Amino acid sequence: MNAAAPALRLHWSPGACSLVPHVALEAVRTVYGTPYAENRVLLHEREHLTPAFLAINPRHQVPVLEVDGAPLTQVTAIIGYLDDRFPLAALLPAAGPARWRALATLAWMNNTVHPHHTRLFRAERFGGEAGAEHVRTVAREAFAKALAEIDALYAGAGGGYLHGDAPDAADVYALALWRWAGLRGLDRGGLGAFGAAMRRLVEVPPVRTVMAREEIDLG
Ligand SMILES: N[C@@H](CCC(=O)N[C@@H](CS)C(=O)NCC(=O)O)C(=O)O
Repeated sequence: MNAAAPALRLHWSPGACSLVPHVALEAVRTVYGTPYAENRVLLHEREHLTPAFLAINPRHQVPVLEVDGAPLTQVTAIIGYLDDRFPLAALLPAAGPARWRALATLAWMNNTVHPHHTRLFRAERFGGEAGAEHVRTVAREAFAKALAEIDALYAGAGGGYLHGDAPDAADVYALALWRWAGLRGLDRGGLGAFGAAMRRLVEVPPVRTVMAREEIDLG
């Protein structure tokens, strides 16, 4: 491994799943002093569809982490890379069953829960004009069920976080999902343990710093 610090540049969008690597990079900067450059990509302004961004990620999605100029995509891969390169930042539990459970939770959020939200938010992309309402209804139900599952995980954590006493990347993903639920008008009233954990999480310094930069709140 190259001992010199890599040049890191994150492409992110306010409140998107790029929140997870954004907070991770802030934790790395705090612990290691390694700086990172950033590029805000406004999805609602269609900045992810510009030739400049498509040259970096032809799949037109954030996050992208450029490592010494080479683009790395997918939240799970970016967190895996950063955790490997900067273990003291504690982006995932260090070892043992908690580490693999954290990776499993992160993967589930990314490949299952997040797409439920995408179908709810962008139903017309999946159902066309004729089927959008049905896609929205099914996606809302699936998303709500997943949120209840996350609430049960926090309830079982006894005042801690998903995989121990300290938050990891999966807790930050939970924060993104929590905000999206609010933005889409889901009833979060019954998710008491989830909400309590999120109110604690936003006080953790790297999370607070990044939320201020992204100009987002708990919603
Ligand atoms: N599995 C992907 C999900 C990425 C994703 O869905 N990004 C959304 C924002 S949260 C995006 O950029 N959407 C724009 C688009 O798909 O055109 C990852 O981990 O990077």
